[in-house]
Amino acid sequence: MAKVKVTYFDLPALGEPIRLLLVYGGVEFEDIRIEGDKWLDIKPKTPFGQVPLYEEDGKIMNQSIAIMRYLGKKYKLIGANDWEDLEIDAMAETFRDFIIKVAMYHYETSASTKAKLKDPLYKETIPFYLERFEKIAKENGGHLAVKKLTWVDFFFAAMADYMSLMGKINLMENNPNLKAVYDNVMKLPAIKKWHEKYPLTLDGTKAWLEATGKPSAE
Ligand SMILES: N[C@@H](CCC(=O)N[C@@H](CS)C(=O)NCC(=O)O)C(=O)O
Repeated sequence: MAKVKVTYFDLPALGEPIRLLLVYGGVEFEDIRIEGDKWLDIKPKTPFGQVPLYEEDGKIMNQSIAIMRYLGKKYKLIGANDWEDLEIDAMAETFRDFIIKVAMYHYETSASTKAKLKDPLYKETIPFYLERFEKIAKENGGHLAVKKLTWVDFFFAAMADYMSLMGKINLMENNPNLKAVYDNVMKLPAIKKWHEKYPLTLDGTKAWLEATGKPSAE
């Protein structure tokens, strides 16, 4: 069996979909969680100065979506043909666009810029995306693409927790079909067991924000 390691901070965010896909695949992996103050030593040794990193038998790869897609293929969480895979990819990239827009606001350090960004984000951008995601989830019967469980559902479910913990944005409130996407991942027996071991808390997120000097989401 391949020796697998995942390196990320001690928080869900972009590391969590990778962890959850491995848990789903029944893979035992080394879950390396960098403590905030160790990051600056580790950063220069990583391929592009960022995490998550996925390691398999000593080979290391970066980029969370590429890793999710790779694990999705391994664990049959993909489409039935190239077009369906394109649909899954497009959804993942769109969800990533949304995350970046939200993150830009939450990590903004200038109070005046942040104040300017607030209304457009909460009144326009977030409703714009959520309305469309909810419609897609409805059309796909509680999934984000191709009417079945795929790796992009894992991306959404793992990030939804993080966004509501850190950004206080509840992606599922008033969006029953997005809630179904989330539940369809979280109800999987292996994932439930994982959350008994790693209950979702803000602790790791808070420590990371302090250690990296990033402002809190408040
Ligand atoms: N496109 C990359 C983005 C990775 C990324 O933004 N990583 C952040 C944490 S979520 C990071 O490593 N931040 C620390 C730093 O840049 O020093 C991916 O999806 O893997």
